Amino acid sequence: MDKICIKRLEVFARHGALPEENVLGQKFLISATLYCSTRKAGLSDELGDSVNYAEVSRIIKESTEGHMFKLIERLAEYLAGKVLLAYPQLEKVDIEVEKPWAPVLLPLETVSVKITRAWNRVYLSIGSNLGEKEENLCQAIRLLEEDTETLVVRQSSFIETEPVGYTEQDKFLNAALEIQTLRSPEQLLDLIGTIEQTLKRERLVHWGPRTIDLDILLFNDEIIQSDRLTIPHIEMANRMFVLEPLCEIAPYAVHPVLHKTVLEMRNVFQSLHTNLRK
Ligand code: PH2
Ligand code: MG
Ligand code: MG
Repeated sequence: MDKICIKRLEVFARHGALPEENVLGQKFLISATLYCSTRKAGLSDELGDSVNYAEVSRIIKESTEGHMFKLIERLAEYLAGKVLLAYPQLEKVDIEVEKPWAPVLLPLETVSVKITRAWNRVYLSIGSNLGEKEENLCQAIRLLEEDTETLVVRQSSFIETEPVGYTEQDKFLNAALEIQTLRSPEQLLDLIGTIEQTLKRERLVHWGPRTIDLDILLFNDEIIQSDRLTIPHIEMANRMFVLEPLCEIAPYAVHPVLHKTVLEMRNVFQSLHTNLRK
């Protein structure tokens, strides 16, 4: 992957755990490595086809001056978020914050924190079978987009599906979404919970009617099993209402446990069910 590098941008600011640091201020040196393809700009010679390092430097300087954190860990984290949010086309960023005048009272050259942060690529399933179904899906998508750390990158068409599981209920409208987010899986689950609450989802019958249901299908290629989360979604390979719309936007996304693409999973599911009927 190509990189654009900013080395040791000098910024005077007041970050520090000691009160005197917050008063006197000191020098910080910030380095950033931006991972993005430079191929397009390399051919076109147009700044608009690349990430402007002057603009990124300004964002780093203003963000560093505009806050007062105790820890350089916090400053590095904050800067990584600022840069990724300003440039969704970046895949990831390395940020190093050096504090050469840190009050260590020993003859060291510098101290620093160096981190790498990346966008998470996530696939979600959404469904509704209560009230204005289409409006519910649109509203959920809007609420995802309103989150400052999340972008909706792709959405499938909305498809009408027969209820699976508890069948004495209305048909569903289902869709799949690709998002990129700076949120961790847990933080994304919190956001989804808030959106479900905002759209007045009430959990009355397990697998029963719902104004909105949002499920995390895939989170990068991570495998997670905790009290709150199972990723990939445990049932995704067995649900046509998930595979069909997902296949529309991400046929070659790979299930990290089954090692199958979405397209393969859909075809396997389809042939199984056709054979059953034979
Ligand atoms: N969601 C369920 C249970 N059954 N059936 C369809 N067709 N679509 C759904 O989204 C759905 C379901 C539990 O989340
Ligand atoms: Mg569900
Ligand atoms: Mg759910």
